[in-house]
Amino acid sequence: MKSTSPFRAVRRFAVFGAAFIGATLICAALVSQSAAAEDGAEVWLRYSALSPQAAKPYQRLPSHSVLLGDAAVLHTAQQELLRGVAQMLGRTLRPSAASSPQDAIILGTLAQLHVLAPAVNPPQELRSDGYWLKAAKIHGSKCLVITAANERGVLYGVFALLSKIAREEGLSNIDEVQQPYAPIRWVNQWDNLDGRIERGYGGPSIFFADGNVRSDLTRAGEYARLLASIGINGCTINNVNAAPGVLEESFIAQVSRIADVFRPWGVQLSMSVDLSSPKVMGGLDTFDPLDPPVAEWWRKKVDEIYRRIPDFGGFVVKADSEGRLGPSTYGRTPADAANVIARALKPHGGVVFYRAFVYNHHLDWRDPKNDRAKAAYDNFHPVDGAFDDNVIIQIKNGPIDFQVREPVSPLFAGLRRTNEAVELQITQEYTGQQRHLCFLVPTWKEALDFDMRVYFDAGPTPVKALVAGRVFHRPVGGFVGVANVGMDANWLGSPLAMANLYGFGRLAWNPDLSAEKIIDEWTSLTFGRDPLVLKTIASMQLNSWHVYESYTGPLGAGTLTNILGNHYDPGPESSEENGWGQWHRADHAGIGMDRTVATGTGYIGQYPSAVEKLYESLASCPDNLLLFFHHVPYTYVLHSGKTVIQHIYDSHYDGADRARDFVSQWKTLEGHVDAERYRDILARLEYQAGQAVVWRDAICNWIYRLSGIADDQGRVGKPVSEAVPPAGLNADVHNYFTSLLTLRLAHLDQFR
Ligand code: GCW
Repeated sequence: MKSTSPFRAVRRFAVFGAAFIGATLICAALVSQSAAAEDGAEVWLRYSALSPQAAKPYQRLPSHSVLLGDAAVLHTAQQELLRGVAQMLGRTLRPSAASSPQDAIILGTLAQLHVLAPAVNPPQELRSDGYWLKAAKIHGSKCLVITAANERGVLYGVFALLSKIAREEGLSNIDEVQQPYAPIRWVNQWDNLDGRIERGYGGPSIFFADGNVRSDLTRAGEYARLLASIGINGCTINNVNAAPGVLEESFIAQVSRIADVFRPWGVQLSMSVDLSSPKVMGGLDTFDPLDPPVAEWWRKKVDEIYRRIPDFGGFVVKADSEGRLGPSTYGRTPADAANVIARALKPHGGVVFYRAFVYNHHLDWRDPKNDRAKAAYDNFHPVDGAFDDNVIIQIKNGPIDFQVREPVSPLFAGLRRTNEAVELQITQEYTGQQRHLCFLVPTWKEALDFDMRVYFDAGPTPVKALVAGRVFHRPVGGFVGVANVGMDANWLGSPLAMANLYGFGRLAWNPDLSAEKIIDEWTSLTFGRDPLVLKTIASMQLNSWHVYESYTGPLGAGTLTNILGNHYDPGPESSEENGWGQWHRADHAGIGMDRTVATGTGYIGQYPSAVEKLYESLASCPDNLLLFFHHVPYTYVLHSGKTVIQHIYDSHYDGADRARDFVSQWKTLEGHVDAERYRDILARLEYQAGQAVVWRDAICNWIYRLSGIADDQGRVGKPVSEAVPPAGLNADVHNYFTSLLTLRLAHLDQFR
């Protein structure tokens, strides 16, 4: 966790901003009380009734449902099927006996199906969690089979079928196999035991309150249902900055209640643990991973957990990072630390996710060779091959920290004999904290599709294939998303932000899906199939990342936000002259981090050689990452033909204009979406339009004062009194904007 900001003015903005949006949303909620209530809680599982015309083709659906097994997950699957069909089609499927599977939707694993119909076989082998939807004749009767290698796969098949009905896809003669791309499809929650969520923007924890597991876990069960519906099979319930108390016997007993509500949905529970636990809560005088009593302590602790939670998934470990203790205390490696825990978990089938987010946050900023981006590779590449097979190295997509734009971490190609998973951030810590619209699927796709060119001329090796273990034939790997849903009715604070959770799940299942396909599915399920709604929301969501980037973090400089405090308001000065290493190195002459091998920190040399070449040369380095890799004068001319400084001015003005356009785009949907969500989203977008102008003016004025180079359109550097408020905003937003701008520029005046 980062220390508090020394910039008091910046902090005032945050409080003010939060109070403002809170007030706006309360007003919106009051106004909308009379309208049809859709608070967003049902997300993509609304199952709203199809029109009679749309429902017609489904009249041919079987009228019974047959369950072939008795496992809890299968019962959940059948309940879900009944619920979805009843709500969408107004039909009650009648459960009937397996011995007479007539005119039925049949649910069961492949092994169970074969008892009934030995000759019915999927066209390809089903992997764990993969499913097959098949219209088949069984004992002479027309049936629809939902089968899978395991019970969880059957549940996923049911959700897929219901999604098709909701999106009005045809089902006649269906014969479809879907297989997950990778076995690990997990979310992490950064929930603290006191009920707060680190970097959570959707209300307090659904799991914990006041140091205990909540007595009412209804929401936790509903969350497991949401996760299962998009193929997510694991959830880590507590902050990676883990409280050692989670391993107390009495607490484990409480946690087992959460596992109980996850289990029917096939979601495995796991916990984050503090590596120093054997010492700080276990009574030992050391936590040295190579000390035999420490190994014994972990073994006993893990056995104790499995007695309570037999399907426990494993642990996530954040060590030697941001003040957390780790193996370096005893001169041991991350592999020593991961393995001692992994060996305790192994007999039970559990895994350790060891995070690669290990870096020194007291770096000397005066040394131009220092570079936080190098840390993950420097720490983990040397121990490649030293980790046990049930250890997974969890690597953030970029080498810094979920900035609005980063290149991919070179570590993805730097581990060849070690399992890995990519860590993506669903909660919008650096990307607008759910108050700004920022659909992250296009960002994630760029990262996952990025070709690491591991084998110079022997075919592509994209990040998605590396993390899934496909390139180096690893037994396990995949995708982890930091979700941070909370008690807010709509889970993430904003109904539109749930597209990120949905998109994460869909990409983890199939990273080859396009962002367009994902947003079309999500919008249909969340708002219905009105063509104007589909088109407008798709356009807004698909453009939103670029819009946010253009007014907050140009040319790969990183998010120019207040990195010492809220990670939200503009605060470019906070990046410099401290040890956190999120430097952009802007001075009076130029901007950007020189990470070249030739003259810089050498970071670029961590990539495979073809990628190294791409970034090392100014001629081939893409504009959108230029300042991540190179320090250039403000007058440097981009591939686009613009100078760096003019690009920064233009992109901020363009971004703020486009943020304002979101308001007018959204307004075209009045009456096409329910009033409650319409008003909630409108309030957020109006606020965003105002804050985008604050960002625009803060960054443009800051860089103008640093560089002394005028905007060739004459927009930048005006006194506050002459600043033009954004057009088309309501009075509250307008006042808010003006106050923020005044504060912001007063703050900048201190730096003159
Ligand atoms: O991005 C940073 C966040 C911290 C977080 C850390 C991490 C949970 O600002 O709040 O701590 O990353 O990923 O461990």
